[in-house]
Amino acid sequence: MAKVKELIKVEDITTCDSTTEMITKARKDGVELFFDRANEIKACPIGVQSACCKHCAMGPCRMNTNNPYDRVGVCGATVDTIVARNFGRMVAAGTAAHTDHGMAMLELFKGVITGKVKDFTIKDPQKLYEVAEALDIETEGRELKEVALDLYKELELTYTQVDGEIPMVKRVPEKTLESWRKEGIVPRGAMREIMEMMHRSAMGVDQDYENITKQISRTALADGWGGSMVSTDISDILFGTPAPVEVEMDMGVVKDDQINIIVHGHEPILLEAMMVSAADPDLKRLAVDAGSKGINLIGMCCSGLDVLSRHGLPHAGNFSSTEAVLVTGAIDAMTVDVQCIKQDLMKVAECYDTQFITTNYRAKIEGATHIELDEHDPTTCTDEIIVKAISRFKTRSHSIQIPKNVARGIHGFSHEYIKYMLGGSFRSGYEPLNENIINGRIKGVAGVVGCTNPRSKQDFSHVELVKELIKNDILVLQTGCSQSALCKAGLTTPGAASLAGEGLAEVCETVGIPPVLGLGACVDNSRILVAASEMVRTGGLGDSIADLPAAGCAPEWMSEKAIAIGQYFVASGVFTVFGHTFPIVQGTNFEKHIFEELESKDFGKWGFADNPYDMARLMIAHIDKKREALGINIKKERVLASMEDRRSL
Ligand code: XCC
Repeated sequence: MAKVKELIKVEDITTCDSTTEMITKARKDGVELFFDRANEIKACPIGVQSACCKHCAMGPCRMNTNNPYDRVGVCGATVDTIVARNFGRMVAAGTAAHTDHGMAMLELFKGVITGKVKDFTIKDPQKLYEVAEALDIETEGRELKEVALDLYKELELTYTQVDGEIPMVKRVPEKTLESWRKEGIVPRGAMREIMEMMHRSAMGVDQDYENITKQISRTALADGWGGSMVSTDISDILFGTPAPVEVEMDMGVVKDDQINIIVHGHEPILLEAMMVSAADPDLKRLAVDAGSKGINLIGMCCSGLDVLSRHGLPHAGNFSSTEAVLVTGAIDAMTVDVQCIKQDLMKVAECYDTQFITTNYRAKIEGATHIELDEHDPTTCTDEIIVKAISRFKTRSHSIQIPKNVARGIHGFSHEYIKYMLGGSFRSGYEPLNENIINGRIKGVAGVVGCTNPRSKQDFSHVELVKELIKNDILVLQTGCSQSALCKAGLTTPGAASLAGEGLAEVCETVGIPPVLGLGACVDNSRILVAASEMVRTGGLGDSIADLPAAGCAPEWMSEKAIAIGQYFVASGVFTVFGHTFPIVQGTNFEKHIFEELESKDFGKWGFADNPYDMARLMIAHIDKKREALGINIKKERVLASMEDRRSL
């Protein structure tokens, strides 16, 4: 492989011990990883600030980032128009990714309820009824299949609805919805919103950054309250709603005497079908006959988090560890579907003779073996993957080095489970959470989510930020690759309550939960939106999501999907901080608009900090500001039963 010119110190790249060990091995093996290229290829100074317009052939036009208003593009587009358009296109791409994923899940649901897909069934009928009822679909006395067909038709509107409001807005608190209506940003179907976003950001169309921002929000809302939410709900209906489960995380889950298969990507169907195949007695026998102790299925990134949350399947690590795990030499097959799959995984796999298999027609990789997964018959594909992995096991020729680290954590929290665990079976609800926020034991709630990025020391900001937050009595909800970081750091165990502030620790110890709750993959950020709506409906914390003492953060983000997620949180009313970099020219009107002005319209706003301590400081200050506005900024002790009060009754 190409020689890396100047190697960056491993301790500057990652805080993950296993990834550190594997980077060191890769260097000895002469294998280049993306960390090395991130060091070698400096980020483009114009692109990093999104200051280039390349939407037509009169350009590309480059803005002066030091003096943003000293020039305009050839057509006259200002820096605000250019940066807003670019931002809008990132949101459109991120929204497209989540909604296309959601649509695939919906197609699968249709196949199951019409009997065309035989490998899966409806695992959680109660969730099906709950979602149907939330969308005003009659359930009383009706057959499950009848309700399911109506639900399918209703949910399809999330994508195809040309006019009006998508069904899921019925879950939005009234005041938040009112603000959207006032601004004209209630989403229609995602196809319509993405199409309009792309149109409006083309040359010579929308050239008013405030107007562009409206469509940016509308598109993002079609993701959070649309495509992502449908994806989560359908996955729960088909594969089961998560409930807390003890999981193993880190590269120590790879076993040298087993057939190791890594599943990486985003659509749960691949890993769910792999689980069916791995349990097949014939394939199990074949694996043992090959001299192995069995088939070891392991998830990574969001596919892994989905199945970890539902079934407790072991997880080897996040986005920045997907090449590193191949360096162990012990991976017999890595199979992928869509999103966050680095093209060079193929090359690294080749260096260790690992079978590298793509399965989705939308995402092929040059040189990879493609075994297409047909959702009507998924196990034909997954059986073949296992057979290939077994054949690679039989011919293993590379030296194997598996890091010994395995962390344990409790993951698999859903908004339904949070409701149940706080109130119990017969009085489940968000009252205990709201009450503990009002009495000050819990200062507020934070969502810490998203990717890792080779330009930011792996896991460092996720872990440091969360430590600061829980120390300040802020309950943390998590999705995406952030969870792997926190699990490896031991923060997703109930014992981590000892690192929390006194109030939060007391609540965690009483309920028996960790101060950091893992809610699943990135599309499951929709669980955070539903939880926030429930908190508003429960009462005592204001009338809209914007009133809640809550904030969000993606400290090491890298994907356009993260920008779409950030924007739907902002439009829903949440102060959202991003770390490491932000695609904007500083000192522009557009920056002021999305970092300050949106808040006055009952939305949230964006924030930025380049280190975890400043991120925490911004989030805590915002939560304090909201507590003050609610009049709950003074810690009150709850008097359960004073004798004096009783006597006066
Ligand atoms: Fe990708 Fe979802 Fe980011 Fe991880 S968190 S790097 S988007 S896998 Ni979703």
